[in-house]
Amino acid sequence: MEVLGGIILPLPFYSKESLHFARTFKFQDTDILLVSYPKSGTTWMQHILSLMLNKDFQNQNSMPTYIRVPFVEVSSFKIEWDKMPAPRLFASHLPANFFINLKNSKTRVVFLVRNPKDVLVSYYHYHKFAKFLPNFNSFDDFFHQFVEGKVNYGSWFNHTKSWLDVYHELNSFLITYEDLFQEPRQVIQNLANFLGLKLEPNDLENILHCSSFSYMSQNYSLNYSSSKFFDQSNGKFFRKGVTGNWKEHFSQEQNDEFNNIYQEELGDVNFKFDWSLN
Ligand code: PPS
Repeated sequence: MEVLGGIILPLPFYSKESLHFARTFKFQDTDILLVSYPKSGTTWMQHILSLMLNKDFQNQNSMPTYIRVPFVEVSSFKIEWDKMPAPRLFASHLPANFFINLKNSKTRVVFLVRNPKDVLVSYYHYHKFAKFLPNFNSFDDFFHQFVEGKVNYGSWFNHTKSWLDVYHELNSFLITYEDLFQEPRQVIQNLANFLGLKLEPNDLENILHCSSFSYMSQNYSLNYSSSKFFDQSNGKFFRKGVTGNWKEHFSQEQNDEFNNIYQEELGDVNFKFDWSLN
C-alpha cells in the first residue's frame, strides 16, 4: 500500500502521474462522471449508464464495465481520452477535492452513495478476495481500519462529505444504492431525465433485465470470475447484492461505535439519506 495524494491506494493500478492526470483532467461539458466510494455499487451503475447511452445491448453485455466506463485515476489503462466520442463516460473513486476544475464545467456528475455499514462489510469481504489488498485477521480489525480511514481510497466519511460539500455547485445527481435497489425502474427513469435521454419502454425493460444482480453475476464478461487479480476460491465480486447485510456482521458494540462516529462526522451535514442505521 502506498499513500498518494493523502490517501492510501494499491500500487499496481495507480501512480503519482495517474493522480496528477486525474487532478488536471480537462472536463468537457458533455462528459458524464460517475463518482462513488468503493463498494457502493459502482460496477452496477457503470453498467446501467453505459446501457443507457449505448443501446447496443449485445455489445455492452460482452465487455467489462471498467473498459466501457474507465476510472480517470487508474494508470494501467492506456486510454486516448481525447478520442472518446461524446458523451464521454467515466468513473472515479477519488474525493471531490481532486476535481476542483469540475466547478467550471457543465459535466454531469452522478454521485452514488451506499449505507456505509454495508460498504464496510462489502469491503471486508473484498479484501479477502482481492489479491492486491491486505488481509485482516478479523472483522473487528477491518472495522477499525475502515472507521479510521486507513483503507484503500481513505475515509468513507471524508469522501462523502467532500462530494456533499460541492454537490449543489455542480451539475449533479445523487443516487443511493438503497433507492436503486428498492425502485430501480424509477431511479433509472430519473437518471435518464437528468442525462436528457429518452428511454423507450423496451429499452427500460432491457436495462432493468441486464442490470439485475442475477444477470450481472452470471455474465462471464462482467463478473470477474476469470480475473487474475482475485482469489476465486475466497469470494465473488457479486457477493450478496442486498441492503442491510451489515446486520449479520456488526456486534452491538461495533454498531454503537459506528453510530457515534457517524454522528460526529456527518451529524452537521444538512442531508438526509434514506438508509437505516439501526
Ligand atoms: S468496486 O470494487 O469498488 O468497484 O465495487 P462496487 O462495484 O462499487 O460495489 C460492489 C458491490 O455492489 C454489489 N452489486 C450489486 N448489487 C445489486 N445489484 C446489482 N446488479 C449489483 N452489482 C453489483 C456487489 O454485489 C457488491 O456488494 P456486496 O454487498 O459485496 O454484495
